[in-house]
Amino acid sequence: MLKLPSKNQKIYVLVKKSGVVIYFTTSNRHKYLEAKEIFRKNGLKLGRISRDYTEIQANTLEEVVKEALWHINRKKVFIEDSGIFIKALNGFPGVYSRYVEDTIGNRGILRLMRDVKNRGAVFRSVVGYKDSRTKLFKGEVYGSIALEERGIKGFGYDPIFIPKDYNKTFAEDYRLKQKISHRRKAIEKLAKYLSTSQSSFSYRRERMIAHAETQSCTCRGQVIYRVKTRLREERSSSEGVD
Ligand code: ITT
Repeated sequence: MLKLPSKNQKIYVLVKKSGVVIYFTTSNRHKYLEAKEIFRKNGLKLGRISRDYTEIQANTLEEVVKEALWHINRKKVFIEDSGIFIKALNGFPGVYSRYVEDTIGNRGILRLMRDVKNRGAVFRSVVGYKDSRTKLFKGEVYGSIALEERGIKGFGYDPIFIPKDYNKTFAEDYRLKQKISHRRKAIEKLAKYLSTSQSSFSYRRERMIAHAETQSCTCRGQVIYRVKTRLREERSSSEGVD
């Protein structure tokens, strides 16, 4: 005979199945798809809010991200700001990478780099995550600027960026980009942070349900009420900025 689960067992299953969705605010579809793949590999769900966020003029990606997070009024959301910093151009275009791509583009960069021997460059990424607290995660990949555009995959500066120790551009070897990119490193750190904070959260939730059960509260409403109250208390006591 089929045995029906008890009320408390049902609550337990319900809580375990509820996977939290984190949202990525970005106007760039490519960035979203890269992040989604990394989230999927880490067993996390990613949604997208497809719009631009407020970007101030600042000297570092960190400043841009911190300020932008202030203007975001929701939780469990992240933004990512990235740029390419070219050594011979004293870090240009850096925080202005989007503007430079929209104006002079890769060809303009290659013109600026004509006859330049030192072609070193670094791609940087800063992810800003907002929940009850905010956190930043960084990633970078060193390499050099190619002599001409090569490859058709990827986006933005991918056709002119050759990662260190390789000879193909990111646009020629997109698989390699997915493994070693600046964004991959930063988002992987976020994914690890989310996995550990979510699993310890689920663990506490399970322990609390077990605890509520031993407190002889057999009614479903009481169990949920007790768990919610305890979690709310825990959350508010752990708020702060890293
Ligand atoms: P957001 O809405 O998320 O800000 P965006 O396209 O403006 O999208 P960024 O400001 O982070 O993204 O990027 C600045 C510029 O650098 C932009 O022109 C991108 O195309 C380029 N870029 C960023 N990441 C890149 C990558 O992985 N490969 C090639 N170009 C990249």
